[in-house]
Amino acid sequence: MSRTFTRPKIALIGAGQIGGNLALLAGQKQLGDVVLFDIVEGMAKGKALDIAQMTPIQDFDIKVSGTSNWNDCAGADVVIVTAGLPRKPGMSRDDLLDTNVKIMKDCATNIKQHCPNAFVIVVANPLDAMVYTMAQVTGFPKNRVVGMAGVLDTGRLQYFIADHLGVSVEDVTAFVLGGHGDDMVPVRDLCSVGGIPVTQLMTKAEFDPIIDRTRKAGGEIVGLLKTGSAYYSPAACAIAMADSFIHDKKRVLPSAAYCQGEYGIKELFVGVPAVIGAGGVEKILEVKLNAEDAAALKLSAEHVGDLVAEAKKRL
Ligand code: TXD
Repeated sequence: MSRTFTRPKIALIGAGQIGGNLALLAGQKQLGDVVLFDIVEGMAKGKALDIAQMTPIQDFDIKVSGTSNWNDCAGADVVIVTAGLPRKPGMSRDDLLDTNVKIMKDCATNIKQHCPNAFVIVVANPLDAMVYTMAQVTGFPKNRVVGMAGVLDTGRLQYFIADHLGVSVEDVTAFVLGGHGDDMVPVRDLCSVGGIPVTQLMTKAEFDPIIDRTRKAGGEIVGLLKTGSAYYSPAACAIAMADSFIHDKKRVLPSAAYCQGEYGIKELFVGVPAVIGAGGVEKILEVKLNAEDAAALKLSAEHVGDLVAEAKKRL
């Protein structure tokens, strides 16, 4: 008796620093067959071939290919988009808007044509405007378009808390909400260590520098690398989201999801606690915020609105 099982197809749009790591992580987790796409064909093909030749060493049986031909992405179940310039020292994420909106429009037009049923995870910056552009140009249902930033910002906060307290990262939970910018909202009340509220383990004087470092963590790495931005951690975060979709895990992940009144935010993609499963963004969880965090989230969402207004002028 022969039955046909097909592995999910994952299209990675952008084969740069993050894209290459996405392909590696997707392979190691055997999430599905990977197509690495870039306008620089040699980079996509070279990285794919390199990873393919690694499969016997690490025993993962998936197909990995590289291309600059959109037809090869046809029918992808998941599309992760990192196509876009990264920051250089001294640049803000918003400085990337002009160039990256054009790239995102190009990608979205092709994704609409070649991957009409895909769950799309946008990574490129400025993230909040890029995920809006993707949703606008593809016209996909809002549950099938999401931005990756909150998982990264939250991971950074979790790491800094664990490092400060000398505890396992496995036992630290946290949430960073709002836009992926300097006014992101690390929610102190939602941080805990082994179920113990962090407010019982750290004074405000200890916690505030951690919040500040979380907000500036991306810029700290850009300043050190000089040639680009973080890529290992962003890749791991986008893969966590793709994994939750592919395996219907229904993980609660801070994601740039389309708000339709949640947290008082309307018709914007903003970082909120989202349940990600086979239906994409299946639900947004609303949590009670103290007055300070509620105000900070409102301000952050207003900045996202301003950025999106700028992106709209370029669509
Ligand atoms: O948390 C987050 N969301 C951020 C995202 C975390 C870190 C980095 N963030 C952003 O991701 C960063 O600011 C960039 O906007 C993207 C990608 O960062 P990466 O470090 O991977 O940039 P690279 O190495 O320059 O790779 C981008 C690739 C490069 O190979 C280009 O040739 C390709 O994008 N590119 C395209 N591919 C397909 N189609 C088009 N049109 C295209 N244009 C450029």
